[in-house]
Amino acid sequence: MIQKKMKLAVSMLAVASMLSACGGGGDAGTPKYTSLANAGTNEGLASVSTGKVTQKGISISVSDFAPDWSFDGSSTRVTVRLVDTAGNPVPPGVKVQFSASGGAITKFCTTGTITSGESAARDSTGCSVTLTTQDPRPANGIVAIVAWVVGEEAYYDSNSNGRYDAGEKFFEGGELFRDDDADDIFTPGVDGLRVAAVDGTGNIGVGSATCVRDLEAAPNERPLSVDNTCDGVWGPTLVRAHAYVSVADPRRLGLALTTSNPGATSSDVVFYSRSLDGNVFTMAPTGSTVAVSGSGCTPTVTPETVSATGAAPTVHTVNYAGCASGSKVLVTGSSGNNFTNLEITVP
Ligand SMILES: [Ca+2]
Ligand SMILES: [Ca+2]
Ligand SMILES: [Ca+2]
Repeated sequence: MIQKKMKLAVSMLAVASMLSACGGGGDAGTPKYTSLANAGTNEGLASVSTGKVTQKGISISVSDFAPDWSFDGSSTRVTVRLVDTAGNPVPPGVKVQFSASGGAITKFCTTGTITSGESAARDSTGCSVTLTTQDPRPANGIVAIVAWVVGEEAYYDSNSNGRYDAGEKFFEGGELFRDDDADDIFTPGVDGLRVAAVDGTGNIGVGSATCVRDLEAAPNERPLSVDNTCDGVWGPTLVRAHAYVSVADPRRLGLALTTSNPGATSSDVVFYSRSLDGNVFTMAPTGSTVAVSGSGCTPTVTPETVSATGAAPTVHTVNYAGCASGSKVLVTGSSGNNFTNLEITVP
C-alpha cells in the first residue's frame, strides 16, 4: 500500500506570451538581415525581447530521476533552460544557482551560446549541472532541487505589447526556498534553505506583503515563496524552478498491488524503493526490471523496465489472461542482484 504519494516533479514548459509583433516585410525567402553585424541594429526586427528571464520562462529537467544511491558517485544531469517574455533565449553569461537536499550538486552554471541559427553568438539555450550520489541521503527518500536566477515576475500581457504595464495581472515571487518535503509550502525546521538575495545586490523583490498563489495560473507562473515575503509590486525576482529525485536504493525494493483485489485478467502493480524512514515510496533505480511467471500459463508484464520519467514509483500491468482461477502468478522486481517478489492469486 502506498503510504504517501510522491509528488511528481513538475515538468515546466515555457510558454511565451502571444505577441503581436509585426515583421519588417520583405519577400519570402529574403533574410531580414544578412549578418550578425546588422542584428544589433534591429533591422526588420520588432524590439520585444527583454533578455530577462521571466518566471514562466524557466524550465528544469533531470536526465535520471532515480540514480542508484546504494553507492557514492552515481550522477544525474540537471538542466535549466531560460527564455524571456517573448520566448527568446536569454543572453549567454547568465548564472543559474542550484541547491539540493541530498548528495552533491554543482553550485552554479552559466548559460552558453547557441551555435547555429540566426541567434548565433547572441542567445543561449541554458546550462546544466551534475547531482552526484553521496551523503547526505535524505531519510524521506526525496532529494529536493531548486534552481534560481535573477529575472522578473510573470504577468499576463493583456495589451500584447511585450512588456508589463500598470494594471496587468502578475504573479509575485517572494523569498524562495528549497522544498525538502515536497509539499509546496515553506515548512519551518524541515525545508533547509531560504534565499532572498544575490551576493552584492541585496534582496530582490522581497518584502512583507502576502504572496498570493493564483491556482488558475500555470504552475511556474506562481512560484513557491515563503509566506508574506512579497513586495506587492511587479518587478524583479529570483526566478526559480524545483525538481525532485528519488533516493533509489536496490536494497529497499518493494512491489504492491494498486488495489486490494486482483483484476479478472490483469492487475497493476507498483514497483518502488522505500525511503530510509520507511514512510515514502519512490521510484526504483532506473533500469530495474519487472518479470512475471505462472504455473501452466504465460503471464506478461508491461513495461518490463523502469525508465526515468519522474521520481514517483512506476506502475506495471501484469496480464494473466489464460491462467486458471486460483493459480499463482509470481511478480519479481530486480535491480542488479537485489530483488523483491509479489504473489498474485488469479481470481
Ligand atoms: Ca503589456
Ligand atoms: Ca515544505
Ligand atoms: Ca514583486
